[in-house]
Amino acid sequence: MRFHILTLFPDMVRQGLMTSIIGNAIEKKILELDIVNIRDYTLDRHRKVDDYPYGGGAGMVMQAQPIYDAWRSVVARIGKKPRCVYLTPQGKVFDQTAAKDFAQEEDLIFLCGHYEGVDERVLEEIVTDYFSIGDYVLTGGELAAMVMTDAISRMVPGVLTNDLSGLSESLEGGLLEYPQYSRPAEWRGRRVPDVLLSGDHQKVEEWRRKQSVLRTLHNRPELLDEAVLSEKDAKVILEELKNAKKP
Ligand code: 6GU
Repeated sequence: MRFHILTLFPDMVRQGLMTSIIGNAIEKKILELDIVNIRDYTLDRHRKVDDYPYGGGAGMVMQAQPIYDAWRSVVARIGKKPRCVYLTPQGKVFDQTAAKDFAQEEDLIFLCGHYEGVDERVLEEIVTDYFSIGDYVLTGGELAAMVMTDAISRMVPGVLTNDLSGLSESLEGGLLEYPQYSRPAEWRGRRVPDVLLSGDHQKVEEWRRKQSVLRTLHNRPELLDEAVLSEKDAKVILEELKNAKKP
């Protein structure tokens, strides 16, 4: 899969993504990172890419022309018009379902805005998807593009070395992840739960499932509306709610 990231801060994006698992997948050519500096496409003598907003108001607006020409250079080079995501707090909130959906694409373009915004006309011309990564405001789209690239990449086959780990993690099946432990079996007086040392795989799976259900109930109860739950899971929830009611 190829990510084409249009940005005024190419170093920030490269530094953020060329590390760890995503960096490894890029080195192995499972992923390709194509970072395009929008400023390279300005026609302004002073390399300016922004100007004052028509109608007045605070801040500057990124102009249409450099963004459009940066986008066109990608389209011309790859010979197709892939989905183009504009990162904005006004977009749809990105989630695991969207990550899996985007992971099916061969190419994906991200447009990172900065300053107070981007000239609406270029958005209408090139953007196919508007996405936010949550209800808070960032200074630019770069961190959001990096978050989405990371989450999408780990759903691309071959990126995670353990190919099953993309499935069993948090939010698959709509539940939060169970707690994990490693050696030693006791640390600062805290013991690893006995069941995990028992060697009884069935018991371990049951315990983990229960922990996932209880964590979701306590930390993110709204996720239970959409989660796929067994009768046994429902019993665990009812039991917990009964116990919580007791004084
Ligand atoms: Cl995608 N962009 C900005 N600027 N702020 C955000 C965001 C995106 N998602 C959450 N906050």
